[in-house]
Amino acid sequence: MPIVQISIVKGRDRDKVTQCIKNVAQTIATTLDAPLASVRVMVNEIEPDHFAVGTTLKSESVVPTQPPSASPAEARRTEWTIETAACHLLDAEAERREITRITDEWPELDIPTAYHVQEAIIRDKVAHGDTAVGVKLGLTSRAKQKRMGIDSPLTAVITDRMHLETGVPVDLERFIHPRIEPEIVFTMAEDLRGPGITADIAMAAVGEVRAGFEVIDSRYQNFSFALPDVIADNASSAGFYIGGIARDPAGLDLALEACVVRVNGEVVDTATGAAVQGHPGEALALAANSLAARGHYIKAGDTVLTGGLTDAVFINAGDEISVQFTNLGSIVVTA
Ligand code: 0L1
Ligand code: MG
Repeated sequence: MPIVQISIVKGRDRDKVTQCIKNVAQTIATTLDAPLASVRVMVNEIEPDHFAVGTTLKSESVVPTQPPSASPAEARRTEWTIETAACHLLDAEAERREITRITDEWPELDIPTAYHVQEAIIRDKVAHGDTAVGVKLGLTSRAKQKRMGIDSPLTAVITDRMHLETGVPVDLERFIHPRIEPEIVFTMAEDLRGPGITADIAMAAVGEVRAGFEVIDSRYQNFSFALPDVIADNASSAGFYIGGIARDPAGLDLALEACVVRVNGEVVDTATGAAVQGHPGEALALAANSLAARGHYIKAGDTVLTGGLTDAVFINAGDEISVQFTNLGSIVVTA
């Protein structure tokens, strides 16, 4: 299949840039009579508010092939860029295929570069019709940090396509090895822009709080990764359920908000909101300050998943998994 690559530079207006990316993808798909989903759009911020857009067909590599003398490992190593890492992860997600950690082959993948890979993935999703609807925090609780052997929280982006309707079973055909974890979820009433955000400032910007159940699905084999790998993988994001009960956080002590997780009727874990950085508001402040370091902020209307309170449990066919909170109600998920 031919490789098609074009580059353009657009400025400032984010909506125009997004529309332009969609147009480029659609034009390539139409021209080649290929499905839109097979067109991979890569976008680089080459200077503030100016983007270079390139497209390839997903099944082809834009990277020149190595001379035959190069070993496979060397060949792979020289290929790694923000764009190829993003494509690698997007392909793994689309094909429901586990991959080995990128840092094994690209040890230079550091945390700032990993966030650029994450941003490239989100731009690709937006180019294919997703809308960013908020932010998630990962690894905010000791239970999750201990399990993954990583002691630093991270942020990622959630999109509308990840939102799962309560009552609709988890589609196991869509994921690689999904797990689920209870979360305290905020809807923002006001913008929240770091740096210097404290938990009190953060909570003052929250409109309502709800129960959440996040489906995570690392693209890495056995959920095995280093911090840059999981940042690049958009923090294993896959789906999220939001509970039907909305509460004003001013009336609740979220550090004491308890949850009970059951699998097929049996209690498998419990926690309180204090598990998340001492208080979910601390996690929200952490997200705002961390995003600010990369030039982003949390917007009014955004949904914020503050991080799993307990370790995540695997979702197996036939399971009924529930979380019950003290004041935020329950979510029951089947598979
Ligand atoms: O939401 C999360 O805490 C996921 C963060 C990434 C680590 C994992 O896959 O558990
Ligand atoms: Mg989570």
